[in-house]
Amino acid sequence: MKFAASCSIHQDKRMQPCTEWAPISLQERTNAGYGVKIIAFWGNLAARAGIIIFWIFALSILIAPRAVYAAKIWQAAAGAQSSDEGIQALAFLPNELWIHTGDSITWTFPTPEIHTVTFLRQDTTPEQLRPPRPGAGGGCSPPPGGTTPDKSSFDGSTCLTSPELIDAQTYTVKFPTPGNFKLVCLVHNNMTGAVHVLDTSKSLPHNQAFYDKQARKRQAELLSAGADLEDQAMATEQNDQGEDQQGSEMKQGPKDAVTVGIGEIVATGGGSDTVSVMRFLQGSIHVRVGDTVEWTNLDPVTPHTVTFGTEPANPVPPSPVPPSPPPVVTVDSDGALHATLASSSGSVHSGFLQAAFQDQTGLAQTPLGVTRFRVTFTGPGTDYICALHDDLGMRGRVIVHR
Ligand SMILES: [Cu+2]
Repeated sequence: MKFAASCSIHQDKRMQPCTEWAPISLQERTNAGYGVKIIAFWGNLAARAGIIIFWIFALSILIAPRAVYAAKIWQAAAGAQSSDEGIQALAFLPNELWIHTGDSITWTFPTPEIHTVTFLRQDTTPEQLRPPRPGAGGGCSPPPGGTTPDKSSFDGSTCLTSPELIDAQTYTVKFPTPGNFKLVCLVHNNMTGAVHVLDTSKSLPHNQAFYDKQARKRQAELLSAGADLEDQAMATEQNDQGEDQQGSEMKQGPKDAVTVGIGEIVATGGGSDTVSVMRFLQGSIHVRVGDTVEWTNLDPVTPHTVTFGTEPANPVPPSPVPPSPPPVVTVDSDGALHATLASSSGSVHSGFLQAAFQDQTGLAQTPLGVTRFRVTFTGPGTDYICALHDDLGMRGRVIVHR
């Protein structure tokens, strides 16, 4: 016994409520005619085809390769320099990147000037104190400090820092969680950047080619700015000497002046870059016996020294090796340091010549920095160095004429 599928074909042609199914005999089915059979046949076929199509569709979804996100390794640089190493771009190039969760960034350190890639703990109250650089016993906690292995992950909850790296060494950091993170160099206060880690569902604004181009452009701009500063410092020294020789109002000032480096800080959307000229300008100076030469640091942030004779052991910013003790180095009434050099074999060390750090509201005022050093030459002249940057060629010479 089967059941008629439709109310309208019931035996006595009376319309039955379609909610009821009435049993029909074989005879009745025969009487129903071929039309009913054809409808049933095509109905079954359509239903079967529908089921088959459904399964094909379902299987295609299950079998199709899923669009798994492939984590990317982005490339950036920490620092750049002129061909003679005298102009140093203290900058992350680029200093702002947008990446996806799970991506990594590899920084290359192309210069002999040291840098670190450091992410302090982020968004804590209060914010993590900035530690000394790893080479000065600082770096990340726990005490006594330390560095984080290459290819570690950073999610903002713990401090991460590379060692001080140079000469094409690399350091890679992986970013497993979304967030906006501040990047700093523990050696250079005004070398900062930002890494924006976005969920993989978000699209990224730039590709690697864009960052490469931006880094090259920024490097060129910073090194060009450094060259302009170098010219400016040389021109200033020459003008000052010209005025002195003409007996101008600057008679009280030093006749012989040398700039101990010059630099500037440049802000960007992601942080700040610094360019520092690691040179004595002018490199060689001729004076007469009894003359006093004055050195001035015109860099807003980078410390330098003027060091004759024996170099002090391991000068470590920001804990400077002090100047040679009195009576070798004394303090003039205007706060500048002063030494007298009678012999070419004498040792005189200025200590760190450095501008005062920028004041911040709510923090103690920083004292006036010592930026000037004077030496009176009573004997023959000699060569000298910046104890911090002599390896970059920051060396000078004083030639004393009788
Ligand atoms: Cu220096």
